[in-house]
Amino acid sequence: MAHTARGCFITLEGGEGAGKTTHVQSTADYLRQQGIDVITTREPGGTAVSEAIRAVLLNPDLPDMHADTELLLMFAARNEHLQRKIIPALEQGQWVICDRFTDATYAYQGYGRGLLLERIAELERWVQGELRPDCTLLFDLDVEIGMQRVRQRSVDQAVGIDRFEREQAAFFNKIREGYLMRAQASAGRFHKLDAAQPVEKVRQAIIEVLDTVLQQWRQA
Ligand code: T5A
Repeated sequence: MAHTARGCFITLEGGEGAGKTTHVQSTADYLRQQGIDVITTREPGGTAVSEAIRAVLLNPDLPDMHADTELLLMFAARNEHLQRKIIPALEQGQWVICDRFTDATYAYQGYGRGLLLERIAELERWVQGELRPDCTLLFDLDVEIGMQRVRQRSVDQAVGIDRFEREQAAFFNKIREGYLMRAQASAGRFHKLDAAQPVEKVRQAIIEVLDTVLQQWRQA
């Protein structure tokens, strides 16, 4: 029987090269096999305006950007994405799988750039109101392995390195710590995955989480 409630909001988080994008489609495919109507999207991005903001945020050729500007652009892109895509989909009962969301802002702009977490929390309240992800898959990976994967992909696919990927290991280690602290603080929402495992093992771990989420959602 069709479930008429609001859809479930699932986010994928983690450091560079952790494997989030690799698993977005297969995660959606698995949910569709279970009869769920699901869309996939990403941040920063997901709508025409938000993708244009993404292009500015990731452009490695622009001169240095003030950290507050970076933070505000992330939330500007997020507001557009929420209002035009995520909220309407959830209200229609669709599930939304989003490659990164506000936990990335806490991790990168908060723990990575050193901006005040309370300032991020203020913007979160303003832009999102009460809306938070229902479930967050945290792809946890040693920073050096992640950076190696990104470098390898850049060679294999002949794509450049973006403005964040050119940062050093110290920055990414702060981000990893930030994510782990957030996961500890919201243990019910976060599901930490060992992203160093082979792709198929990570996929199995994701399916175990999804089965639990599905069961809870159907009972709600
Ligand atoms: N950002 C974003 C902020 O600073 N604040 C914010 O609020 C938000 C929302 C977005 C950037 O914006 C920043 C964070 C980011 O730097 P992006 O291109 O979307 O830019 O960056 P990422 O989300 O980090 O994307 P990546 O592509 O770098 O990482 P993924 O998606 O985690 O990794 P993926 O799946 O592309 O895999 C990387 C490579 O590893 C291989 C894949 O084949 C691929 O080649 N791989 C594996 N290899 C071995 N074993 C496995 N298990 C593997 N899984 C994947």
